[in-house]
Amino acid sequence: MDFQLSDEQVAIRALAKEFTNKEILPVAKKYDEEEAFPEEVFQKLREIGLFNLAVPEEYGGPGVDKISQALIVEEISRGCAGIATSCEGNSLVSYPIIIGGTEEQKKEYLGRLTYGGQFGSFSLTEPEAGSDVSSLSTNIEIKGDEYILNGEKMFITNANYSNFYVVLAKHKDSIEKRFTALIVDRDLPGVSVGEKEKKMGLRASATGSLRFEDVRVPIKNRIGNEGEGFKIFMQALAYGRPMVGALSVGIAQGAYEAALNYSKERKQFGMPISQFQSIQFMIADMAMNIEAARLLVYKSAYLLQQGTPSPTIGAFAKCFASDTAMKVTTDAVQIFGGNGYIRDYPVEKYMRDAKITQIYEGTNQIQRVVMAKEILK
Ligand code: COS
Repeated sequence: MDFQLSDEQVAIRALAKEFTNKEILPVAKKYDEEEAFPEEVFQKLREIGLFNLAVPEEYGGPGVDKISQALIVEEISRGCAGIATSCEGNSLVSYPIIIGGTEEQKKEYLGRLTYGGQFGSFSLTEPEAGSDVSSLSTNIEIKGDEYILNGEKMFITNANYSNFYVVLAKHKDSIEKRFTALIVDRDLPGVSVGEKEKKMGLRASATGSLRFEDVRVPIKNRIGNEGEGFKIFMQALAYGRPMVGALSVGIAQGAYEAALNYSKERKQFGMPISQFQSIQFMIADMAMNIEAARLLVYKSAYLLQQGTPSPTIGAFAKCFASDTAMKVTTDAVQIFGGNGYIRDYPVEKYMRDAKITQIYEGTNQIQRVVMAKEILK
């Protein structure tokens, strides 16, 4: 067992830290307030090789290892979790293609993300199917060498900016539930994209809905075989969840640093509030839980890197880190007192951003379902 990062990982983390300090922290508040999509930041991230983190080098990605991916996601998220979420949207949409796609699909669609500078969206959730994936109603029928796709998706990261969607659909005429994964080009007739959602947090990230009306998707755009879609999507989530853990650690770290600094400057009863044990205990708990969350993230990322992803360890990491982010950001607001509730200070944004990490990519209740299934089987 070795807790040391490699020299390369240390250098990548330093690059991401410097970028975040210079290019994200100064603009995070502005993008949050304006609910604007930070294209300029994404472009700069592309230029320095900190974008499309899951895409291998042969398809134009940075080809970083999974620990490095977690380090970068944590750093970007420390600056702005909305920006980190939109970045990781491109990772999430890559996983099904990397897991089950043909060489041609990888070249075309991973290439669109990298060489083409495009976004793509992992499209799973529906108005009536969130946690319960297998109840989804988006459906396909085969006609000649095409699938006819109908249905709706919602809460889709980057939907409004994406060039293609990786969609899970069920076979309309099948008695048992059969699911197939398809790559759907945005410019196909019958694809429409709804308005951007107005969110509590992650306001720099765009979230939208999709509608498919008799969309003719070529059979060559199917990922894997018919009926393999559910497993491909579940495997993709097993790759994505450790990175939600990393993103949550970044939020917690940002709020912790802000609260620590503030506690040393803010004076009450004639001394900095950091001198009071009530504040010290909160700071100690924050540091302890962030470190524990980070270690779970590293372990889950390490397993991904070994090619042995563990949905259970990934669920531990996602669940523990996001609960930690919520607790740490809430305590950070408490340490800031009344100022914590004011938008001129940074911690209320961390708290708003933290909340979604307990919900998206599988609620923390679903993470516990995943854990318990494995533990009890
Ligand atoms: N890797 C490979 N296969 C997997 C898998 C994984 N990580 N997870 C499940 N599967 C397989 C199962 O082995 C099972 O295969 P068999 O039918 O051959 O046995 C199949 O998929 C169905 O699995 P299961 O019975 O567990 O499916 P459920 O319908 O009970 O759903 C949960 C399982 C609840 C865990 C799943 O629906 C889920 O993850 N929901 C949350 C979805 C989510 O994260 N949404 C957020 C939006 S996406 S950003």
